[in-house]
Amino acid sequence: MTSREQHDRMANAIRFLSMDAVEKAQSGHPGLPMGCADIATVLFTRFLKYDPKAPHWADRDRFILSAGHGSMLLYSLLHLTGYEDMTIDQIKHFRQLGSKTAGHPEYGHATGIETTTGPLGQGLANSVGFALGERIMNAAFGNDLVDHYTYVLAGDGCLMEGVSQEAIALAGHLKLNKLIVFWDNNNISIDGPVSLADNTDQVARFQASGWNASHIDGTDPEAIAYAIEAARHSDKPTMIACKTTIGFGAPTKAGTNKAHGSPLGADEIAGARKFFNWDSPPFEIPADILDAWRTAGKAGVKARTDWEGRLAKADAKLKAEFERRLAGKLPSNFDAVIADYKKKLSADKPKVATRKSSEMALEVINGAVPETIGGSADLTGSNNTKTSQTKNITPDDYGQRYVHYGIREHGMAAAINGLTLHGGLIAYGGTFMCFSDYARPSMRLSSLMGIRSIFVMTHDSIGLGEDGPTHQPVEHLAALRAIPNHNVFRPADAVETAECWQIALESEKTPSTLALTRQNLPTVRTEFSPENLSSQGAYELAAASGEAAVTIFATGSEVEIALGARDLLEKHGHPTRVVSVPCFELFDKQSDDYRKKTIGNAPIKMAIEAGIRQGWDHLIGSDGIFIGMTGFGASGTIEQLYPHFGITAEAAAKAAEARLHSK
Ligand SMILES: Cc1ncc(C[n+]2csc(CCOP(=O)(O)OP(=O)(O)O)c2C)c(N)n1
Repeated sequence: MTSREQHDRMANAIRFLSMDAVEKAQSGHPGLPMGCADIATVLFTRFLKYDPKAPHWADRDRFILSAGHGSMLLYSLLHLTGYEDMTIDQIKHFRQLGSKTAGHPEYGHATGIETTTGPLGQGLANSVGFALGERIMNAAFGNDLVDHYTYVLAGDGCLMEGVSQEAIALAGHLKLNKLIVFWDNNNISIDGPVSLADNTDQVARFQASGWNASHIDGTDPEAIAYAIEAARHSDKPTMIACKTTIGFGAPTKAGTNKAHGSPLGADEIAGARKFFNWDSPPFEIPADILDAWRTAGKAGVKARTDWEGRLAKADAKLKAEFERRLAGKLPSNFDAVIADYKKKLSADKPKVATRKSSEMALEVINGAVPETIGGSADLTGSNNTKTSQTKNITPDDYGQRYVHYGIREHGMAAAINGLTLHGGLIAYGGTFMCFSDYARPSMRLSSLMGIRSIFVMTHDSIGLGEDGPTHQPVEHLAALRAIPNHNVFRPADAVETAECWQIALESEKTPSTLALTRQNLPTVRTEFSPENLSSQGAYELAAASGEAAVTIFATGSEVEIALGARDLLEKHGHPTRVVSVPCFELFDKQSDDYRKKTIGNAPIKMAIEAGIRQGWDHLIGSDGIFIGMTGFGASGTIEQLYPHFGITAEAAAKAAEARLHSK
């Protein structure tokens, strides 16, 4: 049992590493680590199940620093407990280019960082996915293999962000009782006291959302331990409101916004050294304290080796399946299943909307890949995200595969990231593409982290019709394509949809968005090809009858229009080829040769897409013809809207001919 004095000195090690690292970097946030050091010390020395020597151990407890600006708290903990990659040198290079100690914690930079945080509220919202993932995996593999907690440290900022309400409502509804959130209740944010902008009774708010919540003194180790113990035996998620002082120990800046986000300065740090009676120079931890921390970091070895013993003894099939899923590998027959399905589609030639094609592909995929977890933000019937295999996950049955996220696009996308990061699961969720704006902050983070989150965005253009311009995406394809490391797929028919799903599932380090139509589309890939043509990003779908005078590039629903324009142009004696472009990002990755060949040398290049032009010039050139949208859509039938906005085969053919005649 740690004495109070020992506890204090261990907590002070976090405080000094943090304030000294921020001082050296002349940048960063010392206030949070100084205020929350007691909470972190109690958690990491008495409760958290982890092993720094096996940081990826599947059944570890997860710790998520949602208030990512307090990154030095996490880096200090990782160093002190003995994560090998978090050396003192890394701490000394806090925030420097190339170090693992980035400004905010970044997934993949150092072990022990479970998710990228910094945009406030995201970590808290991810944690719903982590905690749900634990329950789902527990239902599939049992207590022997999956039984861990998810702990979160969130600040006032996390709780003020709107996404926090989506997250806590969902967690409360799903009764994620192994989710435990510490709120750093220090009354301070950047502008000053929180009361400048907020007077919410947070405890009442969490309680109203189905959580346990109570106030404690966040500097009293016994109160913290007591609250964690109670939370671990609760049947609801728990929020512990921890009263703390930002920058605790800084003589004049403690308790003020001056301790939030800038170096304390030499005088304040000297004062803090006096206050805590800490005479070690910067970056030196007294040997007995480092020992105590390293000992705490070894406490999980037994739990980890016991767990490994249970895994070794588990039923061989169960063990193999668990290991496959944790490794993120698809079942070995996956490619064959998709190939068979594509063969059938090319023979059947269905005329269905790509949202329906997506459902048909998912019916095949969900049958073959048991780790997919579907969902929608209250648009299940429209997004076509549910299949025969995916029954509802409820607090009484986590052994199912479908989440009704409610009307919470942002919370859904963040939870999808959490499910993905948890491991063992492939999560997808749907909404209308226009509302990708509501989910975008989390979609961006999935790209930054390089994880396999999948976003199903249906109703992808004016083609949705009567709901009108509030619901018709116009700039969204361009906006999503602007996110680095994000594959935006816009398949043209059922075959391409199956191919795009296949790529999305196989892309372990890149998230995907599937842009899907409401309206029916013919099958354009009528000949079976064993290769996944969509994986090239763009490919020639229809060749010209002679040397091409015109090349038309198109995506999704406009491929049919492009083929219609080609017929007209060919009839008028202008050899025309059509290139389907299901994914810009993948096309950009092809060899120069392939790209040149696919773009071709036709004197007239045209693109047809029912969105804005932005992004297309790199295929058609700035002098290319673009048939698409230049402003918002309108309310009307699809039959009215496409001609109204000039997106028809006739208009396209006319524009090409006008250009041909002017040459
Ligand atoms: C979405 C988002 N908006 C704004 C910021 C900038 N920001 C970083 S910390 C912070 C204040 C957070 O206050 P609090 O959570 O109370 O942290 P503390 O001051 O206690 O460290 C703000 C506005 C951010 N990181 N993320």
